Amino acid sequence: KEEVLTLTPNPATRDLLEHMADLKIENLWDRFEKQQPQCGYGLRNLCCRMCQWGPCRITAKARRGICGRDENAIVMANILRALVAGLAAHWRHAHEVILSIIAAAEGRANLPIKGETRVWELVDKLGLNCSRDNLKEAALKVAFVLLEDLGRLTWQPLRLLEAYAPEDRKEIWRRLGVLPRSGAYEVLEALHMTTLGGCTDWKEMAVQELRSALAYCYATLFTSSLATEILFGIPEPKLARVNYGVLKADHVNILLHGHSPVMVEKVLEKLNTPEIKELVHKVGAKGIVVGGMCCTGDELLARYGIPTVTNIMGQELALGTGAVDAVIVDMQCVIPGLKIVADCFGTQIITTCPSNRIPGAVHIPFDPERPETLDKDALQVARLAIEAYARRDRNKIFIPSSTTQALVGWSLEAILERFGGEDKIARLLKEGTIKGLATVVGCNTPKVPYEHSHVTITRKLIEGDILVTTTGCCSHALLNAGLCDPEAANLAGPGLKRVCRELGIPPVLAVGGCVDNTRTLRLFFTVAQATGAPLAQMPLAFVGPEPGNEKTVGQGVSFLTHGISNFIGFPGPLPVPLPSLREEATSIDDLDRGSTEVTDFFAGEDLKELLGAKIFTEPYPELAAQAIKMHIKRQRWSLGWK
Ligand code: NFS
Repeated sequence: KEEVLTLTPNPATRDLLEHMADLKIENLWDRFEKQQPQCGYGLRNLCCRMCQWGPCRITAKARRGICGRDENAIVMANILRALVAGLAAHWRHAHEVILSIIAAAEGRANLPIKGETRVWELVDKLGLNCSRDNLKEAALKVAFVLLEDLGRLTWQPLRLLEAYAPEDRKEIWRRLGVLPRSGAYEVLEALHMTTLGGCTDWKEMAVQELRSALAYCYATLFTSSLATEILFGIPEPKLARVNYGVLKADHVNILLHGHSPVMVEKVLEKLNTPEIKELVHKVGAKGIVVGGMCCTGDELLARYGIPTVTNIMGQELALGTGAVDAVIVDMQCVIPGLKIVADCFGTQIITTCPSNRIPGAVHIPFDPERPETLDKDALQVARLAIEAYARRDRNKIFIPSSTTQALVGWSLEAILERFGGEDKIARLLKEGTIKGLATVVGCNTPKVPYEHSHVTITRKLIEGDILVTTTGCCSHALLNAGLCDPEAANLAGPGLKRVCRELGIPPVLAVGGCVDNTRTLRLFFTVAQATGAPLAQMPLAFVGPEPGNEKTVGQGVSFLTHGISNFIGFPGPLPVPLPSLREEATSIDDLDRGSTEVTDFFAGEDLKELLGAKIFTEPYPELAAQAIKMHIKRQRWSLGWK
């Protein structure tokens, strides 16, 4: 906590941590301290809980679990299960949005289909037979193809993978036998493989890891991102203000939190109705402030410029302002601590997804298969949120003053249009005005100083003329730090600064929520194709400095399968080399690398040989930035670019 206070880049975070400490309200950093020392075996992925003979752990004395599983199989099974748990999360998100398209197209839900261009792009790419004058029919056909990619159980390549993946990669995946069937199938198969008496060969589980990562990427990330664009449109650049300071003491402050933006889109509509405006007046507020958190926040920021406040680890701090009247949450990354802090301030928590219930919260579910009540329910959610203002305890309010400007809404189309096409980006890269493209993404973790790595690495990369894209919780760190403001061009190296100034763009492009990492991937595909270089040779990097959620494993491995090396900041679920194994080991520093063979596979030459990319782990952000810049340089040399 001490380190957080000194190193976190956002002064508002420090102020709120102190404010909560004064009020004696616990948050996740306090609980993290109480958990120390964390289990060394767990940290190394060396414990197995996949049957009821266990739990087993690998020590210097006991090199195998009771069933005979060795450390390689245990570590690999743990990593595989983490990846498919993340897959299941994005799967559920995609499922909700796709069913919403179906309800909208069939006229059962009062939802729009604003992303006409995306519908026709998919119709063409999937080779569907549709009449051009019936958008709803076309959207319906597209939705059923996406739905099939989510759940097909017999062999057929993923339609979205066939439609979007670069040809040279498809060939490699085919050769390796890692083409997936569907999102659901690969989750089930991974769980099946790793159960007691299942697969003992860690290498086969590693193959399933790659296959699941492709399902994760094309059957859940692509589907969620494209389906949301079909419903609500493709984001365009716009200015916005972000950070805790957007909250206003004399307004009703409502935070929207989670991942799937369907219900909250409706709530936003209702907040603009005369009925709700009258209610605002009645409760004595001057107006409404709507703020976003986590990926739902990213979506709304990109589409409408709705201010974002913070990310997964700042959610308790946001409520710690005492100024939040209601939080409307949908699915994922809503930590139980949110409700604990909410109860200290009387904040109304409204859950809208049946998968994400919270004891004591009001539950008004959105079910895309029963969408008839959506309008009525959204109005009820809006009403409850406004009414909460009357109950607010005005003595505990503390809103840090910081707000930051950002230029957001960087869909793939918006980026290409601003640059004047992919050929322009390719030329800037080849001539070295821009040295490389990196995506800095992912969650936060209390294991490193909050947001410090995200911001430090990104600053160093842009200084080195590397253009950065960002999503998810990392993007909140970079937004709040001012790196997504066109003024941040001043912090960039000479080449990138010139480009940013000419185009009026920031050196860090916030492209959306975590599922919109597909926007970055498609940018990488398009630019690589324009340069004529294979993806695996391009000066590209995937950077995840503060991994936290199981969902991050699939993000990294998805980029790996495309030949884009990963730079992760902390072991997380992947094993890294550490000092010697001791029997009495209780902390991470005391323990051996979890599994030498698995580590060597992901971080060594074997994977590089197969996919053209590997995983680098470096917890110190300055060193990580150097490693990324070195990697970009090496890639450029290999292409003969200066
Ligand atoms: Ni991504 Fe969105 Fe954040 Fe991590 Fe959670 S909000 S999907 S998982 S914590 S970046």
